[in-house]
Amino acid sequence: MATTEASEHAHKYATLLDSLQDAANLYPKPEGLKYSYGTAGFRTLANLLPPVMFRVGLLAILRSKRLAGATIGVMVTASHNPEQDNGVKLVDPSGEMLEPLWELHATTLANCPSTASLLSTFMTLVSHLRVDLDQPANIVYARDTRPSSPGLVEALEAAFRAFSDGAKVVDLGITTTPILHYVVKATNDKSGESGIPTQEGYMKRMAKAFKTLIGNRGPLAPLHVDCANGVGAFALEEFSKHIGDLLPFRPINTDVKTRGALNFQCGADFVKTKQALPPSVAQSGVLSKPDTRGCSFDGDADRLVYYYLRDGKTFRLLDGDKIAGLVAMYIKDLVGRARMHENNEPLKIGVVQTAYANGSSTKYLKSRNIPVRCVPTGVKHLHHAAQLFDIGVYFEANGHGTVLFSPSCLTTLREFQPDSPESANAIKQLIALSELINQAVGDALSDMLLVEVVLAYRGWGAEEWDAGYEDLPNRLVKVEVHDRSQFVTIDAERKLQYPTGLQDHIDDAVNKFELGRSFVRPSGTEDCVRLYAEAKSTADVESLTTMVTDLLTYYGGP
Ligand code: 16G
Ligand code: MG
Repeated sequence: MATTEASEHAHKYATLLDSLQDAANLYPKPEGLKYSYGTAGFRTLANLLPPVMFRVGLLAILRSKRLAGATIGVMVTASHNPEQDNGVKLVDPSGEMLEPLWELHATTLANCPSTASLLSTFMTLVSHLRVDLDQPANIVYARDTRPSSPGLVEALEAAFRAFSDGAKVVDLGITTTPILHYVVKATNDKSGESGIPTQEGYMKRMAKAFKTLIGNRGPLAPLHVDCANGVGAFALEEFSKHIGDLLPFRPINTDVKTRGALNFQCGADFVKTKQALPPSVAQSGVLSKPDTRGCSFDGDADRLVYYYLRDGKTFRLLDGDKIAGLVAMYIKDLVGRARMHENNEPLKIGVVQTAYANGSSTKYLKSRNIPVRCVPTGVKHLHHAAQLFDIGVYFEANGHGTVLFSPSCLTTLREFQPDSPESANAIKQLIALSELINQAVGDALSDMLLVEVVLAYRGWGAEEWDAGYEDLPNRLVKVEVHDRSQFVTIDAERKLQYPTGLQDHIDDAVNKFELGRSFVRPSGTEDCVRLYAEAKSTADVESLTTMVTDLLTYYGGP
C-alpha cells in the first residue's frame, strides 16, 4: 500500500514538473539581468517582467500551500513610478507585506537562469521550506491601470494553471493596492471581524463607519481629489456612490486611458517631491477660493497628501507627518473622552515615523506626550512597530500610512461598559474608526476619509490644521554613487556605519547649522543614495545639502 502511494506521489510530481517545465519555457529569463525583491516587491521596466511574474506566481502557490491553503495576495503595480514601469508584490494572509525571508526566495526564483535551474530551485524550496504540495493553494490577485498589466497578469496566470491540481484563484481585476490587501486579510479572517472580503464589502464598511463618525456634521464642503490618472479614480467614484452628498468629491486627473498620463505631473509623489501643486490643479484655479482643500493619491492609491493655498496664493503641503499629528491628537482626545482608564490599563497610543519625518513634527508630538518611534523606511517596518501599541499611528512623510488597533484594544473597546453618554459616544467613535481605517496597509481613500472626519470633528479647515506646527525647511536629493551597497546605515537609517569615517564628516557639517539634521541612505527602489537635510532656514538647508553632497562625491562618487 505504502509503495503504491509513493509511486502515485512520484507520478504526480513528475506530471507537475512536466507541466511547470512547459509553462516556464515560455517565460525565459533574459541573460545578464539581476532582479531583486526590494522594499516594494519587484519593480522595473514592464517589458522585463514576464519571467518574474511567472516565478512570483509559483512562489505565491508555495507560500499558500506552506500555510495550509491560507489566501495569499499578488498585486501587479509600480505605484507612483512612470507608466513604462511595472512591478509585483506578494501579500501575506494577514494582509501585511510578504515575510522578509520569503523575499529572498522570490529573488532566488526570479534569477534562475534557465528552466532547469528554476525547476530544481523550486523543488529545493519545496523540500527546505517543508511545503506539502498536496495542500490546497488560494490566491487573490489584482492590477492597477497600467497598459502593461494585462500581459503581466497572463504570465502570472500561466504559473497558476501549471499546477494541475489547480490553485483556487480570484481575480479582482483593476483595483487599488490597499483594497487587495484588505480582501486578503478579510478572506483569511474567518471571524468576519475584518469585514466582507470583496471590494463592495470594503466600500460599504467604510461608508457606514464614515457616516457614524460624521454624525450630523455633514454635508461637508467639497473636496478636490487628484487621482494621479490612476486606479484611485475608480475607487473614488465607486465610494462616492455609497455616501452621496455627505462628502462631495471633485475628482481631478482621472484619465486612465491616455498613454503616459499615469503619475505624470500629478499624484502624491509629484506633490511631495516638488512641493508644488500638480500643474493641472494649479491651472484649474479651483484651490484659489478661500477655505478650499485638495489632496492627491498616488498611482495605486496607497499614499495621500493634502494641500491648500494660503491666502489663495501660497502652496502649503499637509503631508504624512501632518496627517499623523492630526490623527494622533484626535485619537488621544477620543480616548480621553471615553474615560476607560478608571477600570482598565490606559490605552497606549503611539506614532511611528521614519528619519524623513520633519523635525518639527516629532517635536510637536513629543511635546504633547505622544510617544514617537523611528524605524527604517518601508511600510513593513512601520507596520510592525505600530503593532506594539494599543493604537499605533504610522505615517511616512510621503503620505503612506495607517492606524492600527490591536486585537486586545478592540476587545476592550467592545466590552467596555460606559458610565456616561459622552463616554459611550467616544467608544462608539473609536470602534467606527477601526472600521473606517484600513487595518492591513496604508490606504489613500480611507486615510482621506479619516482626515475629513478629524477636520469635521474639530470644525477646522486646512489652514487651522496647518497651524499646529511649522515644518523646518528641508531638501531631499538623489545622489548617484558608484555602488550604493557600500552605504550601510544604523540607528533606523539616521547614521551611516560605512563608508568608514563619512558619518563623522556629516556630523561636523550638521553641527554648523541651527536645528541642522542630515542623513544618507541607499534607496531600496532605485540605484542611488538619498540625502535628506533640514535646518532652521532655507539658506542653511541649501548649504548643508551642498556640503553633504560633496562628501558623498568624495566617498562614493561614480
Ligand atoms: C517603497 C515603500 C515606501 C517607501 C519607499 C522608499 C512600501 C510598500 N513602499 O515605495 O514605503 O517610502 O519605497 O523608497 O513599503 P526608496 O527606498 O527608494 O527611498
Ligand atoms: Mg503607492
